[in-house]
Amino acid sequence: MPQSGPALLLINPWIYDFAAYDFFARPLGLLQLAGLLESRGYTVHWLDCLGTAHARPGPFGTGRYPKEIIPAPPALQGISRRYGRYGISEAAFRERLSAVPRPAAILVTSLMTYWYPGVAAAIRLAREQFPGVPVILGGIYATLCPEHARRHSGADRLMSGPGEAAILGLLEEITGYHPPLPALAVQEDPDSLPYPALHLLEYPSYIPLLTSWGCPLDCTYCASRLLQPVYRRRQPLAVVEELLHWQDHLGLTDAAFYDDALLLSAADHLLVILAELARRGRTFRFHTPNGLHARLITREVARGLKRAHFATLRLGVETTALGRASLDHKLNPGELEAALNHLRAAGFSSAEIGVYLLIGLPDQDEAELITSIRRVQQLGATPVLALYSPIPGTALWPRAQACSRYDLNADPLFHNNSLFPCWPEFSWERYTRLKRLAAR
Ligand code: B12
Ligand code: SF4
Repeated sequence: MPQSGPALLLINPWIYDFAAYDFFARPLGLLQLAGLLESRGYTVHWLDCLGTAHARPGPFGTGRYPKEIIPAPPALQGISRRYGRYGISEAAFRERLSAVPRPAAILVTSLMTYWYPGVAAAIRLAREQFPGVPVILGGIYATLCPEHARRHSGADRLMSGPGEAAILGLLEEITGYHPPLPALAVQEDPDSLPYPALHLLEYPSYIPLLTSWGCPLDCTYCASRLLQPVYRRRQPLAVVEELLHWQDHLGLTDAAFYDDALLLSAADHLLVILAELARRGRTFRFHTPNGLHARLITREVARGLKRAHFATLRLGVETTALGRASLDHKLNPGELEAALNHLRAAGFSSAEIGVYLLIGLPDQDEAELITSIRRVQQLGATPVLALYSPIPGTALWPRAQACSRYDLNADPLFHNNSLFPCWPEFSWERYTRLKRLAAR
């Protein structure tokens, strides 16, 4: 559809943190909205604070973001690590802003709850440039910490949860523009959504991809249900078309799945996608930075992954000593062993199979963790320590609050996994020891 409707500015804010790396991280939610809004005729201006060349490129299109050291916010003073703003410089942000004509509305996304200072900074600067233009904030922080976001982000309107249907209604209200297309039917047919607008990315180096939304499980530390209450998935052939579209238009080979539950009913979903790509003679290199359910890795799945060139494999074990099943609803004893056997038999090397072990959980026993690290190594895989970030609204939140040395309710900055907020006896020496053990 020709873009003759009102102009909108879409902003992906900076990351403010102690550490951040582009490990297949693209603002897929905002890209999704951009694709939808373009399809409805809006003129979309894209301002991505992370849209810059990597300071140090890594494999498969990943890499280090440029970082500018800045003073840590008062709540984080005294942490002996260097806080910083990741992404483009503030001057580059202002310059990009000044090239945008005055929009009818500004849409800002948000990701990790503890990255909100980047959200607030981007909104402040956008307001300076465009006084009086309504600013709408959505995304993960806005959904998980709505009250905080209302008070501290500087946005005029806050939208929680999936944004597709809601944003069309709100923009009609703000702009008075009525796109000449029927209402969205995403709940009934997820494939009625246009593709995310990856063509707007300045440095596209891989395809971020969703084949399903949500997860039918409900692990106590996870926010999946709060963010996507209904599990839905796309038609496999529609996913194939999207992959081919981006390969043809952007020349990309690497693709990263963002699904929470990619392997559910793999025989009539993922394996169909992979088989169809093979039938059409099209080659990709796939990555699963968000973790796969080990329980669902059968012999057929493992072979399918290998044939289709899965290069970055992460399994979400995320529990402590393999077998303590109280937090994690997705793994029974023996299932990790079976999954790793299948992967090894399919030809994956130890280095290629990363197993996320969630560390820093409330009441986690360090000895248990050491046992888990060793066990994963014995099983021929690589333990990857994933630091726990407490999330409001999850079943584990009350316990997280009770055992944290920070007032988690007072400020989402304390959700930062780099602080080990729920590990009372945390020390860098202990963490370094565990990291060394995992790297052995
Ligand atoms: C993919 C993913 C990743 C990817 C990349 C994420 C990225 N783009 O940067 C990777 C694997 C790198 C990653 C890493 C981590 N992640 Co992560 N990740 C996710 C996941 C599974 C999906 C996010 C996503 O892209 N969804 C798809 C898009 C389409 O949805 P969306 O962004 O929510 O957008 C929709 C709405 O929010 C809304 N919307 C969005 N923007 C806007 C704007 C406006 C104006 C409006 C109206 C609406 C709107 O509409 C969109 C379309 O419906 C979420 C869980 C989940 N199910 O959401 C966890 C999640 C965000 N991650 C989480 C965590 C803990 C982490 C890690 C810390 C894990 C670890 N221990 O290492 C790291 C930290 C990353 C870092 N420091 O760099 C937590 C959040 C914690 C927190 N406190 O905020 C989550 C919620 C998972 C959980 N544990 O429950 N993650
Ligand atoms: S299986 Fe993964 S996505 Fe699903 S609830 Fe558990 S941690 Fe969240």
